[in-house]
Amino acid sequence: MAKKPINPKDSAVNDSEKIKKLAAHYADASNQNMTTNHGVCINDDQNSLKAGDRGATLLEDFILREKITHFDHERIPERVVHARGSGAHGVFKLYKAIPELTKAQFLNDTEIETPVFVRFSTVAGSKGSSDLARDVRGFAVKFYTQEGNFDLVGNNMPVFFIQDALKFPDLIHAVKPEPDNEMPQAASAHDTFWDFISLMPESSHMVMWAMSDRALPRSLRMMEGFGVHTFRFINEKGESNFVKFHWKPLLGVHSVAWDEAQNISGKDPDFHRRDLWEAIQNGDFPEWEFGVQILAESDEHKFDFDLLDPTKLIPEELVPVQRIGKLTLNRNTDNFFAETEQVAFHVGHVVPGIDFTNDPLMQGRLFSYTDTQLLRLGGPNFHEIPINRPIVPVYNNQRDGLMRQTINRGKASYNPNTTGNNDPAQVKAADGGFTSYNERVDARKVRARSKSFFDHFSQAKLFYNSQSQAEKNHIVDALRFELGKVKTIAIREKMIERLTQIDGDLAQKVATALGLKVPTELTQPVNHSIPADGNPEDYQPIEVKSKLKTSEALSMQNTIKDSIKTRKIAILAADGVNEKSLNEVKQALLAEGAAVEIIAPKLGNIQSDKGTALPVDESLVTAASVFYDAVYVPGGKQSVATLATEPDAIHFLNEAFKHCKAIAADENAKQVINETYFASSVNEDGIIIGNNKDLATKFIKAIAQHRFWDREKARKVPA
Ligand code: HDD
Repeated sequence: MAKKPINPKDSAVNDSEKIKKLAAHYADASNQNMTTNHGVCINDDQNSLKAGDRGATLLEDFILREKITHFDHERIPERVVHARGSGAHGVFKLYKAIPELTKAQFLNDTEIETPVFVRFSTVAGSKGSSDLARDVRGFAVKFYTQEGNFDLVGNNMPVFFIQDALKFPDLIHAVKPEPDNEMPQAASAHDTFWDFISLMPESSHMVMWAMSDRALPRSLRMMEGFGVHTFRFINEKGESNFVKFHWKPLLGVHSVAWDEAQNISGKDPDFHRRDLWEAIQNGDFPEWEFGVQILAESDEHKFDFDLLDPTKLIPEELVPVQRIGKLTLNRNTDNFFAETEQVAFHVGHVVPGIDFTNDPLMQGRLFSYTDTQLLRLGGPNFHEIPINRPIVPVYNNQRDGLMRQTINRGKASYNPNTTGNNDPAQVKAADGGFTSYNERVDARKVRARSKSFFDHFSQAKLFYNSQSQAEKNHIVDALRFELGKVKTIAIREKMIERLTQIDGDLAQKVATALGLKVPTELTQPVNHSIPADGNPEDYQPIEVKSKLKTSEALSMQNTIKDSIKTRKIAILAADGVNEKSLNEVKQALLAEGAAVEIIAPKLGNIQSDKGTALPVDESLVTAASVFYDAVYVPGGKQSVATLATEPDAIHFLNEAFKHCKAIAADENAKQVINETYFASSVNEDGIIIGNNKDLATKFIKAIAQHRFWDREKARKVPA
């Protein structure tokens, strides 16, 4: 019997393919009767079965029992990390085939649209925690390719806290709420986290990222993504190249201020989730370019760091990122639980042409992801949940288990067999299928860490030195905050020691705020890079003098700043607003792709100076400046007079100023600005007062800059 080709390429697959696969699972209740789960029609969903209308409920009421039982079991264990997430569907389209690098089919055919599901997440917080916690963001992408699923389970930061997966439970125990009192939620600012970090010098680089504004994204749509580990590409000839994966957002990389993040956490804990949902709903599909950094096998030892060390990145100046495709998120989920909650990612889900390296963090992850789904999703058949199913058929001799959906026919559930024509058959290696890279391995079994992993500070320094002054200030502020929340003085002191190894000035600034002195001599950190029974004296951190002092790609200062697409702008107005003044700026902003909302003292409509009823989007009670990227105050005598005496309006403007946002006002709205505390700073960058045409042009340019951090310079306005 002819076997099916293993790389079915009969038709171009696109997102509709995954939708087709999901179709059988949708439950459309329109025009349908209500039934029990065994299909019996229900004619009373209001009353339980009782012995008399005032009597006790009867145990025989299977309708009540089934409904309540199902309800009691609605929750599943939340993910032990990355519990809070937001997901969306989309497509991946390749710009350029790369057969010389990989045989992965989805990276070789520019005609194919590969369906994807993406889940973004925070790491430390529980499922119901705030989106704006200072944290790493998960960026997990499931590609439903024609050769099976490829999961790229990355983060928005290119490195990680630890070098060996054996330390992952320790790291997570340290950052999660403390075990005696379950505090604090979704925060690293507490003793156990910093205790661990202070004893783990290998975390220094990642800590710099986590304390930077990268940990406070403006939007999930405005963050980079990284595969973190060095992977391998394998081509048809079986040749390997090292590869680092990148996602580059087309809207640029932008953050919010820490004070703003804390505000948002209280006012709208769903801020990122809502932003993603609304953008997709409005047709503003988030887009990222897929980038690869390629390095030949022969160049493995070319750098002053080890490619297998997940606490190191390859600076883009040394190996440029080639952009080879684009990810577009274009469809929201239909059901959060069925899709975002039940999606199961796994670093080990790779397709032919993509392979692992010996990065010890990656190797441990290869075990963890299946294991965790067994608990979370209740058994070994989680791959049959619709969101996890590949778009290609699945045939093997795995059978049974809890919640098995597939009905396998016939007697053969083993291989080789004659009872079932030896189907499903393994394919000849020459015809394809997954083949591991034929790496030569010749070593002794040891519990050890390579000395090439011992330089823990060079890239932490590189990151810090590459930041703009404002970004450096924010790192200082973050450390002052986080370590200030640590109660044990000895932990603070140890952290100052670690910081001196990154940057003396940074250490000094943080120490001053903590009322500590920078130590002149460093104590030996507990070193987990050597065996527990090893001699700490053996540990000599490698002093690497890298030629690269800074890397532009590491600073958000150098990101895309030429568009205001999808930015949210608030227009403060009240009855009597000058319609022309409002509309001209509004239309100009809309024409550039921004979203504009009118905010007034009350909901409903406001009457313009021409008597037009203008619908109000939010009131000063429901809105807050932290939900917007910029604010505009149009003219109109009565409106201006109202706003000038409205404390919420003045607070709105003051806060927007404090968070270094673009602010514009019509010349005739000066009276409102005069009530703010920045009335004397109206000549500063990012504050535009003028007439409409010119005003709109300047305002748009200012919004595209995202923030005017210079306002913080004299530390008068701590954002
Ligand atoms: Fe992990 C989830 C990313 C190291 C064990 N991880 C998880 C998710 C992301 C990452 C994005 C959420 C997936 C989703 O949305 O469902 N993890 C990373 C990155 C790492 C990393 C970028 C380092 C480079 N992780 C890591 C290690 C281990 C784990 C070293 C264990 C040895 N990660 C897990 C897990 C999770 C998980 C416990 C929890 C939920 C899940 O897997 O499905 O298995």
